[in-house]
Amino acid sequence: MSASATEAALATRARLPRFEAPDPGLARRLAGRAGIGEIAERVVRGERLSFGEGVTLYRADLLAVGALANLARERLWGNAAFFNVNQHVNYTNVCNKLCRFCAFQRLPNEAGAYVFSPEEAAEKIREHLDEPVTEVHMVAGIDPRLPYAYYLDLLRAVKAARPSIHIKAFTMVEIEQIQKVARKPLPEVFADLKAAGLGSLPGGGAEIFAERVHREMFRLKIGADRWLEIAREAHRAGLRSNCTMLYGHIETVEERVDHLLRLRALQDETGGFQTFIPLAFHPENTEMADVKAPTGVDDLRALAVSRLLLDNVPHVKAYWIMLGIPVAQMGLSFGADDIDGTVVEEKIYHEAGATTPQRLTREELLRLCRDAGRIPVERDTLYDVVRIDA
Ligand code: V47
Repeated sequence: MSASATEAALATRARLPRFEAPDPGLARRLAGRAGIGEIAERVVRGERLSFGEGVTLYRADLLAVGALANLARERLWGNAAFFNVNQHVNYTNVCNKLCRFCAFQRLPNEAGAYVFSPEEAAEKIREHLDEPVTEVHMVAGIDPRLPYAYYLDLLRAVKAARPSIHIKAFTMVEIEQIQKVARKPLPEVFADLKAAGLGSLPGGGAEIFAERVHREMFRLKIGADRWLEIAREAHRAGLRSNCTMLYGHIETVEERVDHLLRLRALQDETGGFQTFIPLAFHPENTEMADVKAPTGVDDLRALAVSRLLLDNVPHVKAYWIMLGIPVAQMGLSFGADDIDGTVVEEKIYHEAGATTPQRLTREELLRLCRDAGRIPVERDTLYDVVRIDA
């Protein structure tokens, strides 16, 4: 399998109904009025934006930035809004990283701590065999008691329960731990994980690459260089991944732009990132409960600026679980082309105060996209088109 998400994007586009290049008129006018006319011309010409321009976009008029991002989004994907039928399994909440932003983690003997056996995880999959699930998304805490065989058995058990399922599992932080217990070089670890059923990697664990924030909020977890190195190795091993940025806590606008440009630089090298997901900080039940959560305006801006700066990442996701349904819908006109999936059971955001439902049905996702004026396109994890309900 090719690791290139950019090549896959071309194949995906060929499966969509033909669409015209969008008219840049409105974006140009709004940008001119907002004093970012020069940036608008560079976007219209398809030129790469700089660090300084990224910072400017974070401070410019939201509607102007949104219109530019919508132009970039419609140039790539027309009116399509991607979603999938997926299921989350958070196999353990035991974690030794003590990240200050996390409400999901538990110490091993703390009330509510759990670790699913591979069979228990497989049972979660079997419970939904009557639904058209194409993907399982598995991310969890770091429980140092789990041996290498656990991770391989987990993949094999899930695959045995539903052989057709695509397993998107293990953030770069989990991969770091898996390599530690495997005591093998990363290429061998990835080969073992692929043989056991791993299909791709989710985007979590990157948080914010700035070392200042790393020290302050998640110092026991890998930092930027290691996260990027593991992602590079995953892509070299032929695995595509997503990428994320956790925003709305103590980070500065400059640190956000730096984060996005470091992702863009790695993508130039590997082409392995499929989707960027800006993750809005949910402070409830965390050590940082006094931080004011990002607002809808912050969320739309995060989507829009990332679409404009990450010119080489095919997709930007408005993750409805985290944004809430109304903002996710609006996100589809502020740079995002994807809203994630049915999910079924989500713990990380709901422990941190998310008030969204635990699941949406396929029909609800169709309605959400159509209501936003988009054509829903069901995709699989690697963005092969499953069905278009025009
Ligand atoms: O790395 C944890 C974030 C991430 C909080 O690839 C929090 O499609 C906000 O990987 N407030 C894990 N964010 C989730 C993840 C993911 C999510 C959605 C889609 C995909 C994908 C991947 O969750 C962590 C961290 O950045 N997180 N706690 C919190 N209180």
